[in-house]
Amino acid sequence: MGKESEIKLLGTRASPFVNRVQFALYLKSIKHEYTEENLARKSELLLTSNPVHKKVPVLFHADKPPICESQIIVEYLDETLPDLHQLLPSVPLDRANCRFWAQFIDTKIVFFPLYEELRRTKRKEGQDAIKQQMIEATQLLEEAFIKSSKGKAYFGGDQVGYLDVILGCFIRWTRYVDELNDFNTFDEVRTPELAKWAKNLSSHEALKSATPGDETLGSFVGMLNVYKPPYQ
Ligand SMILES: N[C@@H](CCC(=O)N[C@@H](CS)C(=O)NCC(=O)O)C(=O)O
Repeated sequence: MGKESEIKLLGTRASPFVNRVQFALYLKSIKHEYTEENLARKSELLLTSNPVHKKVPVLFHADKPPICESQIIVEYLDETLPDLHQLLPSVPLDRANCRFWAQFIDTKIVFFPLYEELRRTKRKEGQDAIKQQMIEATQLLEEAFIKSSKGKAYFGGDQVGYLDVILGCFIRWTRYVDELNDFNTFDEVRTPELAKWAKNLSSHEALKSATPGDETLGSFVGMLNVYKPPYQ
């Protein structure tokens, strides 16, 4: 791995799941070729390389079969190149703990689906219920952060680790969605440690390179509105 032609990423710049993989690639300084996918008109490459979910990101490593699902891709990169900025801890129990919270972030708290719901829910009561779910979820994450970071800046301790990558890809999105919804996901009062974490991590060069600006996010949300209009 390492040669630009060996690693290819199929993605959509505004997707936090794609940004997650890019964050890991930048942290590990893995050169790669990037192809932008148009989700409104999915390419043959996407449909054949991810026939189950038909979603980005998809990673291609040399002539091996494609790898789908962002968490699986990040773990694959970490297992293939553990010496370049190892993300998962080496102790099996700590690895299991990381995977537990990663699953929580993507399936239980489901930051992205929650935002998606918030975007599509027009009624105030519905929006308040979703915000309450976010508050409870971030409070649980605050406790997980305190245990995992042991007083250091990141979930991974002194160095950006697996959970920093898994959650960090949403920071840009949270700011954007927070502004639209008069909310504060990583609130300094409710979750002071996570708020500090988000502030620290946002200035990390690898994350800055991996995440798009407001304009890209705005046009992505605009596209979603065309294909999945908000509920009334
Ligand atoms: N669980 C997937 C989620 C990926 C995902 O939702 N990708 C979105 C872009 S943010 C997508 O490709 N959507 C296309 C569709 O839903 O048809 C992962 O972690 O990779």
